[in-house]
Amino acid sequence: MSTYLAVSEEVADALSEGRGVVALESTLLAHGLPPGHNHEVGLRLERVVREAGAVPATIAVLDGKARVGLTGEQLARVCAAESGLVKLSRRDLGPAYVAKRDGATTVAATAALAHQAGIGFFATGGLGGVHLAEPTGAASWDVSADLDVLAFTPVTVVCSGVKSILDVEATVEVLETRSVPVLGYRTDSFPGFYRRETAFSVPWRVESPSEVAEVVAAHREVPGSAGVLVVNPVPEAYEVDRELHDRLLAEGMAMLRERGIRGKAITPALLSHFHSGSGGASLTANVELVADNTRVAAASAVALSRSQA
Ligand code: PSU
Ligand code: MN
Repeated sequence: MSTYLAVSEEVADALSEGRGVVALESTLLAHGLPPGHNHEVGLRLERVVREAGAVPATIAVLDGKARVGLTGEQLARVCAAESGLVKLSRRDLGPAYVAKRDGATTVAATAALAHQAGIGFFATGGLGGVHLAEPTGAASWDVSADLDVLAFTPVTVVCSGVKSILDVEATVEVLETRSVPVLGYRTDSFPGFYRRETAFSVPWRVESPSEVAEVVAAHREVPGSAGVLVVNPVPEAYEVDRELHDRLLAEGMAMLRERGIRGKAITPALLSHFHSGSGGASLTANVELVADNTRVAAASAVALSRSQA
């Protein structure tokens, strides 16, 4: 294996025994949630995985090495406000290793590292996607690497669709072009992160973790190396009110233009705008949807490992 990859003993043992393992990402902790909340969320997600009978593997880059399965001390470091971790996409990993940097991994980087370590399931909040074009109508070239990595990395990602701050239609189209199967988890609509539904539908629907496992096993026999995307809507009780959501979105887009925020700073800036403008409602929604996705990913990983035992 790579000299830059350090897999924890617990995760390595679980993988060699064929037990369920679920990768968790660190960008959502370090850049998507406010410090003060993120550590308890990171701990909770790991608990959710364990309660389902699987082993959690939170992934981050620390001291220039990709860590798959963090110690308690490492997780605290990822979540500390003062640690100032950089946001690492897959393309940033090589330079970060050489510079011995500490960094949080996005969906793209986490999925790639999970696959390198031999992990098949990964839970997150929202997948990155195609950003909305500026009001000039010009096409936006800000397309998250998450989509590209999913097209070439055979990992199953459970998320709540894409954030409504994105061009959902374009994102759904790119997933189709890139041959990524999309499974609606007990839904016919492609979810919009804070909202349970968007105007776009999913091509396939599944009802249970064992059905996810069955489709993943079948997909592995299909030529190509695409991952699988499972989309699970935010639990009903935590969905953000439509009017509040639409107002925050409009304000957030205006804020980006005014402040000239671009590139990888966009997603964290918009999330933080939602968190501060919603009086905590969007934060609760974000935490609860990630926890539910983690539960579904863990149950699916366990179902697949049992079916192969
Ligand atoms: N889900 C969340 N919060 C987040 C993210 C996902 O609930 O902060 C992160 C993921 O790491 C994802 C990233 O890869 O947002 C997308 O960033 P970008 O749009 O710059 O590709
Ligand atoms: Mn981007």
